[in-house]
Amino acid sequence: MKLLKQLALGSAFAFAMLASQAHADTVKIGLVVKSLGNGFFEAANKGAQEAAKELGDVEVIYTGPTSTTAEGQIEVINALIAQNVNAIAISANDPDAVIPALKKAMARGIKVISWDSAVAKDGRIMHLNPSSNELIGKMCLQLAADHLKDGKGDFAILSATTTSTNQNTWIEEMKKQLPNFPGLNLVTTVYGDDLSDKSYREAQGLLTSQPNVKVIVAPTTVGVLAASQAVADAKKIGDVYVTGLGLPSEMAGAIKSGATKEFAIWNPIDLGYSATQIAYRLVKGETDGAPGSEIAAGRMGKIKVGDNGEAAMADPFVYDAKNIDQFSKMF
Ligand code: RAM
Repeated sequence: MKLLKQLALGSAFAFAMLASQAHADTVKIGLVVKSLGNGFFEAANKGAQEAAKELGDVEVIYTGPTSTTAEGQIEVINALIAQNVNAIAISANDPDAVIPALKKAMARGIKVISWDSAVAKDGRIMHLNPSSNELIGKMCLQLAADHLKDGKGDFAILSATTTSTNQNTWIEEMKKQLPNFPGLNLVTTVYGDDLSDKSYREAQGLLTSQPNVKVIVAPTTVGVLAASQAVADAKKIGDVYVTGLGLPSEMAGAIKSGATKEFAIWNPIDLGYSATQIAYRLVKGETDGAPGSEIAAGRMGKIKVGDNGEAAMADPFVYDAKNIDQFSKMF
């Protein structure tokens, strides 16, 4: 009897061990976004879940603050550390403010990368850019010029937050390349914080305070959508145009109304997929993510890390009346 009991206890113990073993083997990746409720990040999460399914032993925890602050992200990072995740892949609201929390994560063996919006070097192993920053800057200027007669006129930028790494980098690139677009005159830059209502109000402000502005360039999917709605509501379609980086699914109405003729973006699903693949390979020790390394990223092929510790995924693509219906079904 005693022996039977011991056997039963033993097998229960073995079973519990096996179960926890299986759990411990699951790679947990925290996918931290600038804020929840942004369609761009929801599309990226689709790609992340796709990668998780493909890799098999992965759980992607999609998380982020409710508004686009570094403080909110720090809380989220600390919660992920407490959950014992194996990796954190973050699109940062501030390149520096999140570093102490991410350093704490790395000190505990958590592999940290940034994607979309970079963390400064000290706070991550590598950064995945959606595309070349130079190319994105050039594209935004080209889009602005395309909406102006002979490429000449005043334009304003409607950005996300003042600390957002990706938008700040692209704006810097735009300014650097402005001399190549002699007809373009940048009047001002305003910030809608990637919040729909604030972005809408900032766009409205531009329409009233800057009567010479003929194009609003918003290098943010939240801003470009809000600005095109503000232009339509102010009955200024054809007088003021909106362009920049947008999601086809969100911008189909603006193409139809004529508030925008064209805008650009890369594939956000592929971006979330790639970030998840990279985080997984780091956890598995298949790469150290150091400059010069090439990381296998499933259907995206090999992603090469440049000398600066950054990689670029793919070129942006332009959407207009001809292709909007096709792509608005995807993202
Ligand atoms: C918004 C976010 C994101 C950016 C896109 C283009 O959704 O700011 O970081 O990459 O726009």
